Amino acid sequence: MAQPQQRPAVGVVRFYNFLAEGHSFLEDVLAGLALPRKALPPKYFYDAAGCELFDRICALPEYYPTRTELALMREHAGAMAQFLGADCQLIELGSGSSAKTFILIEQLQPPLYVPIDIAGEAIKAAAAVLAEAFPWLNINGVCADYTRPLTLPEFVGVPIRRKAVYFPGSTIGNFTPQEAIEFLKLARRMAGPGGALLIGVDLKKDKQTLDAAYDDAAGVTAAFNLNLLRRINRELGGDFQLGRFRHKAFYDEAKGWIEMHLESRAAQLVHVGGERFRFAAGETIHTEISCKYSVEEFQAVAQRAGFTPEHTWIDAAKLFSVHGMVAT
Ligand code: AVI
Repeated sequence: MAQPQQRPAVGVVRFYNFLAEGHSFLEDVLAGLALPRKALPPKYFYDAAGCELFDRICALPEYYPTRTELALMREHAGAMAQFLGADCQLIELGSGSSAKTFILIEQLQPPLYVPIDIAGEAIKAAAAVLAEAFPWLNINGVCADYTRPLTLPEFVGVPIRRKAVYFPGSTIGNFTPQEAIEFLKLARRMAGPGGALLIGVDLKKDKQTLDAAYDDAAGVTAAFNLNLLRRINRELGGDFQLGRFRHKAFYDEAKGWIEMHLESRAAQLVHVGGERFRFAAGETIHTEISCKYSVEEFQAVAQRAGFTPEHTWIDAAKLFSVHGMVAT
């Protein structure tokens, strides 16, 4: 466990909303559906129903990443906290509601925790749980799109020796390797020189395991994917008929990533935001990629963003990795 300075008996919880009103959902959907190869950004999966479906995905027998990363945290959180060091401001990209964050905070005892997520309600719910479990913890919850440059709110009066960015869940895989480099440059700016990055990254493995993880027998991932169309109908006045699209997901070994699509079952017209979109039978909307890396491949990506690899924790079956890195 990191050796913290004396903590206040009761921490302060603050919440900041940096998300522009109505942000760019409509714009992004119209632009994505107008592309010659239709595509939608995966960050829009996560409305309330999408978050619930994602929680169900994490518990599926086929979806090994969550339970494997959690086991790595249970086994190595002490070593991870040693690596991050005492009096570390912990900045988490994602809602922070997970058991992984809980384990890390328990070990690290950071004076200040800054969860950043596009889902403001998820931030508030996570902050409430953590504030109750760790009454001494100061929390600056930030509702924002962390894929864009961001200036974080200060927290005066708390001694901070280092900033550490925590990005669990292999969400980095939802960027292409080139986008991941650009994104990690933002994370490096957040951490500052000498700051740390603790990041969960899914490893390359056989196609059969990967295909099953993204196309489960119970159809939960299919429901998660199709929920994006339901969200567009509800929030943007779209008229997608969900029964006329099917979930499609497969591992492309050459590219090293999972591709997830929504395939049109027939020729059809769909309306969103006053615009008309034509689908041919079999045409798809590309909704997500999920890159899988070897340890060396990910280290090379992170190095190009200005991080030096220091530690890697991997499970015995070599399914998942957690990397500890330092910003140059
Ligand atoms: C959030 N992200 C890391 C998940 C993944 O594995 O790429 C999202 C997901 N999509 C389908 N299943 C899970």
